[in-house]
Amino acid sequence: MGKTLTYKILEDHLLAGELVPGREITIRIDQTLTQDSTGTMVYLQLEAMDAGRVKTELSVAYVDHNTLQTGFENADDHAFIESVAKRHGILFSKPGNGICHQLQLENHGVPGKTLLGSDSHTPTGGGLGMIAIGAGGLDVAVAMAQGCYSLIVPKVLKVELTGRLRPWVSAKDVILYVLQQLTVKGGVGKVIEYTGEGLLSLSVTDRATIANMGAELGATTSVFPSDENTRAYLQSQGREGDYIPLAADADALYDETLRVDLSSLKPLAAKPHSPDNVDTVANIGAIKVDQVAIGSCTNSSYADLMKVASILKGRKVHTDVSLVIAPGSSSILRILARNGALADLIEAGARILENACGPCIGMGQSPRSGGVSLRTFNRNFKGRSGTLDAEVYLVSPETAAVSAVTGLLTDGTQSGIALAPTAPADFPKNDHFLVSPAGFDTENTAVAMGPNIKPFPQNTRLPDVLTAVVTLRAGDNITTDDIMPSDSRLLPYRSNIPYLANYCFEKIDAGFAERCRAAGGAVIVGGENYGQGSSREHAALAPLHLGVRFVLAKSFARIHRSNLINSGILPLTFEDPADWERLSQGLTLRIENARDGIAAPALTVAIKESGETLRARTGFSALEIAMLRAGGRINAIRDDARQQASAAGAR
Ligand code: MIC
Ligand code: SF4
Repeated sequence: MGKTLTYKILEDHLLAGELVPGREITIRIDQTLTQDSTGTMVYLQLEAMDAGRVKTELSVAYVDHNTLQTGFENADDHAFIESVAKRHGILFSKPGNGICHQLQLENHGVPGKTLLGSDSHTPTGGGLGMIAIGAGGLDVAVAMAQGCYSLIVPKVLKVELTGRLRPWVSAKDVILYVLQQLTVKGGVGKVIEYTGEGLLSLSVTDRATIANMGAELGATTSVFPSDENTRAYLQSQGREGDYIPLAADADALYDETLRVDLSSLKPLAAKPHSPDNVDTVANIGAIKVDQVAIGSCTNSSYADLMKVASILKGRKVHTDVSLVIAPGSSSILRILARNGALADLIEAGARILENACGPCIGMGQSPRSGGVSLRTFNRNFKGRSGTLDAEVYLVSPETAAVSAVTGLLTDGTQSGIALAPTAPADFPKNDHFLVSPAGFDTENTAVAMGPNIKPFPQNTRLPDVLTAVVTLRAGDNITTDDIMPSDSRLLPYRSNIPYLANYCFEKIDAGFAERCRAAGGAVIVGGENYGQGSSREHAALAPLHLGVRFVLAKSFARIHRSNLINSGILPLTFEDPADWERLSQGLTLRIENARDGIAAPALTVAIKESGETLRARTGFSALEIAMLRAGGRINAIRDDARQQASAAGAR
């Protein structure tokens, strides 16, 4: 029986375990990436591990999220990251260079390699035939220190592409269609592998757009074969030598299949407030638009921005619309400046932003109250734009550009505008934003610690009896943006958990932090897909700081579940989802015998007030049990080190 591409790459990197869905394996990690808003915690943790030079082939520290520098905090964080990078042989990418995923694709992506990143959109690298996985910061710190990562073997879902996209329909519409079919939890526990003759017409940056938003499916990652389009892309980046052909075997067996006829797709949009709330632009109708934002790691490539420039050339942005554009990298901006496309954008009335995440993470450009914003980004969760009552729609660059001109949500196929083809470009090397890891020096480089950088919170050993008050009962699909909001006000405090914790769940329940402090031991009750969205471990560390001991939900998103375990917080699932109804806010729950209980398939949770009980599923691997008993991953690593030292002493 033939193999999927996913299993071929995993097998090639297998260090321990068996490639059987649901089992835990450990794989070798070739590359890591971090960005600044998760990176400060990653590097505090790396320092706590006493690591020397990183064990990966390449590790890169990007600064792209938190580049506003409204106070000393951001700049201090950047200096901190740069100093730790120098101590451990990590390539440092300065603010202004661009968005981590776009830069990694352009400069470092290599087919067949593994990449682990402290950002949920790390799977963008799947567009180049990599197994690129988003993870919590601590997992990435461990990957740098030890060169490996443990994960549950995913199932593989094949998306078979046939036909060819029509003009005005692009990669964004493909992934929006897949999201409409599979929903935001349809990819949990799966890798999405793309195959079929439809691939021929998709460039690497198209594929990267699709792989990027596989994160919104909850998938472990997405992967494309490496073929002649891959070679052409690497060649344009001056890296043809990195090309190798890669594909699944013709008779590979997949766990599930979804067929997508590219020719039948229409321009689509994800309506407020979820990436899977998808409809055709034509069905949604010509709603009035206040803002159009183009960029983000999903749609900020050279090809995307050239399409936008060609639509805007000789036209004007509608007087009622604010059009903002953030290019994905300084190289892209430089080419646009050289070939005149930048002038076309500016003449049309576009506002050019820094090459960074910017509005995608609420760093400026919040829409007006109740405003309609069309964004080429990947997430439209309520409030993420910085305006709680804004209506954010996710669209393709083509739809965004034509709508910016008409001032109305517009289906380009009906616009009468002919799309000009984009000429390919070569990317001249642009390394003036990079600080080389070559002269790394662990001993003689001091860690630059600004006053806002506080130690990360640490849990204590799991006690036998856990008593906790229900401080929040949440519904389905709670995002990490709900748990630990991020915007220009809060991002500067990513390295200060005690401060950040005051804002935990702020947008959906402002009293949460106070109630947790009063409870002296808290439990969060959640619905399906609890913790979907970003990889930010702050969504586990802030609750830890507030005394959350366990989370009881109907199901969990992959990265958040790992982050809870890494922090020593138990993620438990309801054996009977109907029990969710019984757990109202204020009840006190008690787990007896927790240390042994977490190794059994399920444990009993007692409700103090009524004396009733319910059953909660555990489902932890051996490694996870060890981490939970130790009170989190750092404690487990320290226990291991102590054991090894005493074994060595006894010899
Ligand atoms: C996001 O898009 O939500 C972020 C900001 O990039 C996060 C990381 C973070 O919260 O710092 C992500 O996707 O993991
Ligand atoms: Fe940055 Fe937005 Fe991409 Fe997150 S989704 S990495 S905030 S551009």
